[in-house]
Amino acid sequence: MFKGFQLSTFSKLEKIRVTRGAVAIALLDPDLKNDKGLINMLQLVNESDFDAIFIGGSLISDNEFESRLEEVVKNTELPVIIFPGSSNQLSQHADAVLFLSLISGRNPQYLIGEHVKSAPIIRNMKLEAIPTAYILLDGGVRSSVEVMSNTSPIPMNKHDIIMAHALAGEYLGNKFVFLEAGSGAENHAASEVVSILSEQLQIPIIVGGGVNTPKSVKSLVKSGAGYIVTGTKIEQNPSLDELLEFTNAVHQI
Ligand code: 1GP
Repeated sequence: MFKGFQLSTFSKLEKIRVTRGAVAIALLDPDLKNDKGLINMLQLVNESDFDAIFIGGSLISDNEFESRLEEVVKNTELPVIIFPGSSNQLSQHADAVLFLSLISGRNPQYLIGEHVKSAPIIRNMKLEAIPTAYILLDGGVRSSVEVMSNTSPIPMNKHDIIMAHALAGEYLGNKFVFLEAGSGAENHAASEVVSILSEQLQIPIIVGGGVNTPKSVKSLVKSGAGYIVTGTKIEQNPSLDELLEFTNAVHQI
């Protein structure tokens, strides 16, 4: 599947996690609304010590997903991983795709439907698929994921239910558990939840949604988060110093 003896993108990410303590991921939403700012955001990401880029969105309002992704790939050295809102968001120019199962929900479209539609295309594109258990948590505001997927988030205080989902995700063979509070969430996944899960899980935890301060990052990484995803912060035109402070907090080794 992979050319020569190249490491898979998953292995590269895991190597970074082990050597740097945690992995800093910049999320770029290649939607029409970001069309003009995308390359500027990317330059900022390139200079801010991020380790990888996730690219994708809940809704892409035009048919330029692939051309924007190609533009991103051309202008960065970082691994580019698709974080798809649907099976339409695929490109052979990416390094990998998160093969997401929205296991907090009970909507068959996001448990198997989109997977069946995209699997032959992923195969044709020779794209690396990284199976990921995607768990939507209640971040205090109604998220785009909730609206678009027609699923309900799990309340943040239902630790036993979150744990049961995460373990099911691991036993189903996923390589990551992704704790999502939704883009722009008021409350990111609680450090307490990350801590309880990381004690029981063998697979690494990705945390995203509403993570925008170095203080939050430090507490999440200390609790066992292996990957921190941030998107909205990058869209808010932050200074280089601000972003560097953020990625420094991720890299605790
Ligand atoms: C959303 O996890 C991501 O899917 C990022 O969220 O935009 O709040 O950083 P933010």
